[in-house]
Order: sequence, then structure tokens, then C-alpha cells
Amino acid sequence: MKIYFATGNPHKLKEGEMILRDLKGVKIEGINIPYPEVQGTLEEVAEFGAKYLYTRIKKPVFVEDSGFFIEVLKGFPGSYSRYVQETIGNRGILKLMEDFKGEERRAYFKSVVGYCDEDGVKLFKGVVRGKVSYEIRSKGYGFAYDSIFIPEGEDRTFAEMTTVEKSRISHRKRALEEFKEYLKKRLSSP
Ligand code: ITT
Repeated sequence: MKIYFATGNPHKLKEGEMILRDLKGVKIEGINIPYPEVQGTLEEVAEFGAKYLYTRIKKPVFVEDSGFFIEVLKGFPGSYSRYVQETIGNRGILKLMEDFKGEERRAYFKSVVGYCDEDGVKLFKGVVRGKVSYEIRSKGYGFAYDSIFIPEGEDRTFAEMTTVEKSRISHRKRALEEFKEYLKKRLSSP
């Protein structure tokens, strides 16, 4: 069975392929067909995107919509993560966080996978909690907010971990793991 992963972000595709690699009987293929990103929650964007793409290509397809949420900033940048990363970037975020210390730096990544096939659309979610670092720290891994995010139980940022290490605990891993369980059940039921 072939399933398409629609994304324009090569980092997300690489991580997704790595996480889904061991799923027997399923081949994942990336496609870059843009879909309208409705203004709304990650769930709304993922559901709309998956349905839209399925009506276009008529093949099993999933999208993954994610965002970075800083608690003290009431969830900012959240649904605006891409825009904020491309405008003020990590330096801008660290500036906004200057007066906040310790627990006030709590943040999380959330991922919502929207999968659509002939049976309709299904959503799968994953969250990883942690803190915003005090400075940008990277060993060249990851992308976007990875160099300012330290997951719980770690001293390193995501950008200081290899992609394999990040993909053991990431929001994307957690959402795709749920998706994987769903696909395994579907493939094994007659
Ligand atoms: P597609 O919609 O084409 O898949 P995108 O880059 O727009 O790619 P999202 O809307 O899902 O992806 O994600 C919004 C932004 O959130 C993304 O551009 C990054 O800035 C940030 N982001 C998402 N996942 C991340 C991760 O694992 N590490 C760091 N930043 C991430």
C-alpha cells in the first residue's frame, strides 16, 4: 500500500519517513502539492488539508500540521509558527522571552496528522513538552524552533540532538506513532 505525505518542508518529510520506516506493507512517498491552509487550529488545518488532497489525487494521503506554543505568551506563535519563524525568528522569540525565567519558559510542540482515504478523514495528535532555552543552541540538526527548545528530561535542545534522537520523543513521532498503530490494525483486519 502506498501512502502519500504531502508537505513542502523537507525536514518534516525526512523525519516522517524515518518514523514510519518500519511499518511493514506501507510505502511512504512525499508529494509537494500545496493545499489551502485555512486559518484555524492545527486540527482544522490538518482535516481540511487531508480531505482537499484526497479529492484531488484520490489516493491515501496525509498531511501533518505542527506548531510551537509558548505558555506564558498564551500559545504564541502556535498557528503562526511558520510566519513568525520567517519574520522575527528565534532571536525575536528569545527577545520576547527576556524577562521570563525557569518555569515561565515552558513551551511545547504539537503535531496533528490528518489522513484521508476512501473511508474518510482521521486525525492523530502528538505533543512534546519542554522549555525555551536562554540562547540559540545548535549542532546543526533539526530546523526552525529546534535550536531554542529543550524537551523535558534533557539538557540539550532538539537542534543539539541527532534526527534519530529527536525522532524518539518528538511531537511528530508521537502523532505518527498513533497513525502507525491505526494503519497496522487496518492492514491486519480482513
Ligand atoms: P507544510 O505545511 O508544507 O508541511 P510547514 O513548514 O508549513 O510545511 P507546518 O505548518 O506543520 O509546516 O509547521 C509550521 C511551522 O512550525 C514550521 O514551519 C516550523 O517553523 C515550526 N515547526 C514545526 N515542526 C517543527 C519541528 O519539529 N521543529 C522545529 N520547528 C517546527
